[in-house]
Amino acid sequence: MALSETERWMVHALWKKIGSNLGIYVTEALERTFLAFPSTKTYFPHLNLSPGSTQVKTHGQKVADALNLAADHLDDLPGALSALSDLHAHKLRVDPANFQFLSHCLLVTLARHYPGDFSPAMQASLDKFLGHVTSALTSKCR
Ligand code: HNI
Repeated sequence: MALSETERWMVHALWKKIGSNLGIYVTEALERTFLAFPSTKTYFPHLNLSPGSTQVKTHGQKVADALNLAADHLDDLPGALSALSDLHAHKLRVDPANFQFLSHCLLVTLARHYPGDFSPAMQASLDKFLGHVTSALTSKCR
């Protein structure tokens, strides 16, 4: 089901507060994902994945840019993320389960940095947003 007005408002309110720091938080979320769910590392054999790695930081910023694009296109996530969906399904062949690991770690990261904003309703709104992003990015997986 689409995000309600209140859920959209919550996502946009936190996104506005995060601003240009999203890349930093996605990078932390990636580091958490690689540690808590080591099988996710197999998709990045060509990158240095040690904590503090510049390559992870660069990748984190790319993922953050895509999440910003998604937050700006809540009405058409499949359209906005179409090229990325092709990339992840056909070229990178990422198993959809991995998106849940990253989404979980991003929620943990944002809860840690924005404890005062992280009400149950905020968690539910962000979870729904990331669920929709995941659906758009995995819709072409067989
Ligand atoms: Ni993902 C590349 C966005 C989840 C594995 N990924 C990208 C790029 C973006 C991106 C943007 C860069 C594309 C480009 O250079 O043209 N990825 C996202 C988003 C999510 C996501 C928004 C979910 C929120 N990616 C995942 C997951 C995995 C994953 C869960 C696997 C565990 N992504 C990759 C890999 C690459 C990648 C691998 C290529 C990295 C590289 O630099 O070679």
